[in-house]
Amino acid sequence: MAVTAEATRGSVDLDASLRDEIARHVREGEANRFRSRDQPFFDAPLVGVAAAGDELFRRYKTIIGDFHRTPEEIVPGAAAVVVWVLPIRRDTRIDNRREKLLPARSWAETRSFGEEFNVALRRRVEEWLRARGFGAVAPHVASDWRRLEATPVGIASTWSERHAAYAAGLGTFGLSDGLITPLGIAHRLGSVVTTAPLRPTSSATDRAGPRGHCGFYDGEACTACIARCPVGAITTAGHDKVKCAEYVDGTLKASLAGPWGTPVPGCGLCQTKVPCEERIPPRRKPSTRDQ
Ligand code: B12
Repeated sequence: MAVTAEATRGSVDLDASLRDEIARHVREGEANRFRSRDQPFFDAPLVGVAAAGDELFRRYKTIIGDFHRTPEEIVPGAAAVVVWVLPIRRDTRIDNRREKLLPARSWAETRSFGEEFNVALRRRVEEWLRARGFGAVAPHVASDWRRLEATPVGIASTWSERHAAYAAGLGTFGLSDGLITPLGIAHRLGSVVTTAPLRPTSSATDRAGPRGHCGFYDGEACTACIARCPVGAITTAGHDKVKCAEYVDGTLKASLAGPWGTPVPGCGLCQTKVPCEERIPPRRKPSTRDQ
């Protein structure tokens, strides 16, 4: 009994220290700052943990494809997946709300340089866990991570951070594919697989269902993201990833990367000026579509 209590206390301390470390890094990290002004790209993070053995990761082999890796395939002996949500600051979201065709420059800077901070944060969390004797790998920045262009589910990759976040109970998928969290859909995600015995923040019994927070599945009440997409990539049938990618990775990169000095401008119009931008929208009717 004493050993169990000790182990539990150890795990709680480890969880709390890791959360503090992530929050501190977001608050104080020099790289979490616009180059032109002393303001952070991201507000205080949400942090969650999925059990590495959660049955969802095995199901992702079917839902996404056999190429999508389980935590155990990434780190042998994996116990947990820590996932964070970096909410995009309000000023940037307000800038993007005004746009109809191109992303706001502050959004493009957040996509380009805020993501550099997110890469450094993934590295920082790996180092922090390894310094305490645990295995730790951030799959998205590992050398073997791959983006796949043509799979049965369209564009995908060997590790989806949104699916990891769903397993950690941090949010659910919207019609636009974006993850709707308690702090909304306008954010970036990061994740690290580890052997550290972190306490899961979600399980199969308490998850809202993959479409739980989206207003579209609420009796088709909400179609705001459909109207926001400048290239018609979102319809009632869902998100056309090829159309979206042609615009984001093709047109916008070609036209904005040079003039703005933002190598990856992004877009994110579907994540701003929508009811789920900064919160889970209140439900009008119970959902039937995700059953
Ligand atoms: C490839 C990629 C793209 C592609 C394809 C996007 C996609 N939907 O997969 C393109 C180029 C289109 C794209 C565009 C953008 N991207 Co992008 N992209 C990625 C990347 C690198 C991999 C995504 C991946 O592996 N997808 C896997 C496939 C299978 O996911 P999916 O098709 O959405 O999955 C659906 C099904 O699985 C379905 N489903 C069906 N049955 C079931 C059952 C269950 C139980 C569950 C759970 C799910 C499920 O749910 C999903 C939603 O429909 C990730 C980084 C990463 N490693 O995760 C970033 C990422 C997804 N992108 C991101 C962002 C922000 C964007 C942009 C807004 C650009 C920008 N930054 O301005 C746009 C628009 C995004 C959008 N509307 O989806 C963020 C998303 C954060 C958020 N707020 O949700 C990520 C996570 C990057 C990051 N680290 O933050 N992106």
